[in-house]
Amino acid sequence: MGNFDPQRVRTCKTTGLNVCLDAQFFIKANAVFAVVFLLVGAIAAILLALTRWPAVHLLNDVWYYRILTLHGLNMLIFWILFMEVAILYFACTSLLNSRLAAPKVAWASFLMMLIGAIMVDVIILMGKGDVLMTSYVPLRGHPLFYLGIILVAVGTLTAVILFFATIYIARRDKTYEGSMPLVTFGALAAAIIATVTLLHGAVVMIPTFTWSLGLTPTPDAGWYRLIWWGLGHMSQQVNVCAMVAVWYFLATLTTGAKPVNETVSRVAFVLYILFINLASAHHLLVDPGLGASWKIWNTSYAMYLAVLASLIHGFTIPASIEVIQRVKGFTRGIFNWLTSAPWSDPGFSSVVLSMIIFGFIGGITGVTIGTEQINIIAHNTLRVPGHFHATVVGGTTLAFMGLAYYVVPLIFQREFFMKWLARIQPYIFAGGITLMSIGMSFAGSNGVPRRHWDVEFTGAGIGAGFDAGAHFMLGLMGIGGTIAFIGMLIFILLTVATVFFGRSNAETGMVSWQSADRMKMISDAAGKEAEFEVEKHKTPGTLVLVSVLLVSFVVYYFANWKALAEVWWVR
Ligand code: HEM
Ligand SMILES: [Cu+2]
Repeated sequence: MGNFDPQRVRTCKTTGLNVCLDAQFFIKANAVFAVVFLLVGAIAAILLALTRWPAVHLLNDVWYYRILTLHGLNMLIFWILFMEVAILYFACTSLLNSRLAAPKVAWASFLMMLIGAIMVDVIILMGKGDVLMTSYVPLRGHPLFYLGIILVAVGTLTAVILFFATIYIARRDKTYEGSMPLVTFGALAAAIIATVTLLHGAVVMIPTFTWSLGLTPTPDAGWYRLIWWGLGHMSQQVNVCAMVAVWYFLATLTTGAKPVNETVSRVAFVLYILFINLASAHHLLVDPGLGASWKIWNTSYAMYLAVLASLIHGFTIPASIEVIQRVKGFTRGIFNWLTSAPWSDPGFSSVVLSMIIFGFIGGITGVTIGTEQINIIAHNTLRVPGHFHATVVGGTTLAFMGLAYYVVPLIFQREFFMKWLARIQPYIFAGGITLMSIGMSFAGSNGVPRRHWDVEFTGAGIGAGFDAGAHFMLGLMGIGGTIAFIGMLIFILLTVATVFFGRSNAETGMVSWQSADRMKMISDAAGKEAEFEVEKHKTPGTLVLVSVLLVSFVVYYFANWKALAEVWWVR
């Protein structure tokens, strides 16, 4: 089977999967540039953290906003999109035993994305695009800024179409049996959402581009925000889908776990596709042009159906790990399965830390501040970046780092330098991001705004600024941000050094992150879940963990209603 050109395929010595060499080239190219943009974003990140920490206050006002624009775009858009394109190419080729449908199209996509991203960065650094990532009109950047973004978007859409085309030829040529693997299904959900997302992007960015050229009138600000968030919010769901697909993939690779119920997991991905666009409304909760019932309907009902999907994945993945660990014999007590998990495999630790940060910090704060009533006390405060650094950084970025610890040995066929450092890197990064998110969130609860250069109003005639509590939290943010930056730098240096100079493992296959004993346990346990299911297919540990999550959510949620009641005086 398979539909490969015999000259353009190799068989992976480690996983036994067939790897299309064209797909491999584009996975490498996209992953390398993803890491380059991650580096640009990381340098910007440390400058921002050291500016928002009032005790340091590093940059001046102009450069703060310039670097904020640079950081948002390089991190949220370029790093993540280049990585996602690499994931799509992998999911539609090796996992489906297929070749890439049209390598020339992959070139077109790659060049458009790369040229667009470089254009955007150059324009920002020239000081001609100080409009922040959201580029709300009537703020006006240089036309090449918008053109760069359009190129990145069209390039990404081209890659998404190539992904669909490859799935089509794989099905046509019957390269795989049965239904599509769950990881590819998750990538497919991400790709479907990405298509709708990028169409919103076209609708909003093209008139903004022609306006910047002086050809058309200024787009309406309310209209711009509504459509822009169809791009801005939905793209976050692309990230969530891709991250969850990576969770499933790495959970299987590092522990041998199999989804406890594939149908339920697939339905959860479909929920994302159906309901996520409505949830974009949570970015518009204080916009005057939209009605209260529209806001409440979208954010307090429809949004929860997308949240439900995350809750389902957040249950089934740890449950599947618990089941397979119990099959391996780690059955003592409630948590023996977890304590004896492969914590020194960076692919495993990244996924578990990513799930914890995404669920406990990102999920709980997101549902709370996305509630129409509570939003009024959270909007535009540092609570918002506190929330999304837990989702896209502690969640998605960390999961993608975990993936890199497998992509480099399997696709680049190089062995990591300094494996001991790679093993602790996820903990450093996760620890830093957790501190930073908590610092930002609670500084925001004290009223500290986001996107603000000088919250102390240095030199103001009348007293301004925040109390010691807020300063403590801003300090926590600065320290956490610095630790996260160090963790990120370790990741970047290790992967770049390995990709270019690492020892080749092409002849031998990948040296496992885990001991031979552990690998044997995984292979011995394979397929035994069913036997286990008959007697005791129970996951008490996972139940305890999700109960703690729900209790934490309830406490935080109601504390926020209480805080709202305090500012909202009703007699
Ligand atoms: C070392 C890691 C990181 C640190 C220390 C860091 C720090 C910061 C800081 C201090 C801000 C400014 C908040 C404000 O003043 O309003 C910020 C904004 C932001 N960050 Fe990060 N960040 C990191 C990684 C990331 C990553 C990996 C992503 C995306 C995947 C990301 C996405 C964003 C976005 C979208 C903004 C908002 C930009 C805007 O308001 O226009 N960050 N970050
Ligand atoms: Cu959103």
